Amino acid sequence: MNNSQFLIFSSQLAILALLLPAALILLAGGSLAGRRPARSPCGTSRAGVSLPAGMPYNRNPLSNRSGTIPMSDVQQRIDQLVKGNRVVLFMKGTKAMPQCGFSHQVSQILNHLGVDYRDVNVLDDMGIRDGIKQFSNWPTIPQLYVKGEFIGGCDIVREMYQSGELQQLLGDKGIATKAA
Ligand SMILES: N[C@@H](CCC(=O)N[C@@H](CS)C(=O)NCC(=O)O)C(=O)O
Repeated sequence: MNNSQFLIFSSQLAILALLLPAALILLAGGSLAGRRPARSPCGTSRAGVSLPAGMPYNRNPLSNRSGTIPMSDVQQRIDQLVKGNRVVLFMKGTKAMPQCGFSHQVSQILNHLGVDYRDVNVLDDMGIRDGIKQFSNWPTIPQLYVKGEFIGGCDIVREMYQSGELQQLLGDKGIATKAA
């Protein structure tokens, strides 16, 4: 190896030595970016937006699906849950152990009214957690359904309870409540 060959060889080595760590950093960064940070059940997620007051929502969840497009398995399961239970609350945690303050509030209201309801823990199933948002066209949990009708989330249910509208609606739909 003559002098100029040695110079070329050593400069190639130097370039490699510079590029290798950069490539390793990029690779590590890429795999870290793919990881989701740990968060509490009530933490915001990609759909975890806070709703502006008066945001429109679909009170009839069945109206946003075309009869010509077959429902996915998860949408079918949700449909069965909604149709097969007179009152169903999609929540984080269970009625016995809510894992989010919003879900807790709605289940407390239903418990207080003595309503017999089915609880569906969305934390047990990511498909249901995402699917219910599409089903209702509503971005957050909890979600309350009465006789197949989407009633609302925590804020709506609480306001309806405070105004007596919830009790009225339950009565109109033949859902038994205890005098509260
Ligand atoms: N203002 C909402 C509060 C509910 C809420 O913000 N839920 C969030 C945090 S628990 C949520 O469901 N985020 C989407 C998710 O966690 O999948 C309501 O009235 O229900």
